[in-house]
Amino acid sequence: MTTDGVRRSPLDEDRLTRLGPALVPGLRVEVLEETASTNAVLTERAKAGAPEWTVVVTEHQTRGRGRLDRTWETPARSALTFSVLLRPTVPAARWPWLPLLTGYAVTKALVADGYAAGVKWPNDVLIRTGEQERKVCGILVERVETPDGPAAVVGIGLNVAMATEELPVETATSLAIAKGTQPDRTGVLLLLLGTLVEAYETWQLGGDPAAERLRASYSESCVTVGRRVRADLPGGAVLEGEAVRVDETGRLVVRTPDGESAVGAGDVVHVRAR
Ligand code: BT5
Repeated sequence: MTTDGVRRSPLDEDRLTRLGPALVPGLRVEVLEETASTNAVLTERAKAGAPEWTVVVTEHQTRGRGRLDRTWETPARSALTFSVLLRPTVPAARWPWLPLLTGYAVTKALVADGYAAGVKWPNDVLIRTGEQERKVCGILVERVETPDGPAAVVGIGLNVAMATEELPVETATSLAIAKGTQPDRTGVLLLLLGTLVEAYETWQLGGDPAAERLRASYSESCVTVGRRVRADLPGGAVLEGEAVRVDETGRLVVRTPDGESAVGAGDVVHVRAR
């Protein structure tokens, strides 16, 4: 497997331009050779009035953002690093579901492509190999105020072609490592956009039944439910217990000796294998 970014094939921009609008009307993919952060670029585009389903993808993201000021690192042409602009019209109370919906959509695409993928609450996508679970995808959803109303910049980083020695942390993996062959990045991008369109449109247009359906589907694909977890809560408190379900607002319900608590934000660690 090559580790030389220059010799890796580029994304097929023509194919993305031709096929993108077939996924949902108005979907446009812009490919940038190099940029600091696709979320940063798309935030500017959103403020300048870009429409829903504007997608910015880069071959080389040099200052990728994670949550809580962490970073996301991927060598050139080894990953999919992209952001999608959404302008949800659902009530504001439903917005917290967007990051979870995105994790579910990515997981669905990977499962359909034959990977043993699952979501770690709220939205890390993991691939299981034997007893081990490793992170293949990270998601960062940011709310942006624009002249046309609030928008969501949905950032997705998926490790596709990286070899083991290129992984930034030992808890990571890539599709190439999981499958033993090099996937076609353009095809994987179209697959991910397709499942995102489907999950988002259903959720947006379907009212309460669709929201409940998403909760059920997300819960099925969530590898955290049923596990013993430790949650580091904002403010420094720590909660340890069994994750029993995801509630209707997207929070993780954890059962402790003192009763059930719903965790809405913070980092969750799986403390032992199932
Ligand atoms: C995330 O943060 O997982 C969200 C990452 C979102 C990246 C996308 S790429 C396109 C868009 N534009 C951006 O600027 N960002 C988004 P968090 O849960 O905080 O995880 C970050 C942690 O994951 C780091 O501190 C590392 O430990 C680890 N990490 C960094 N790079 C990784 C990689 N390529 N694969 C797996 N783990 C990684």
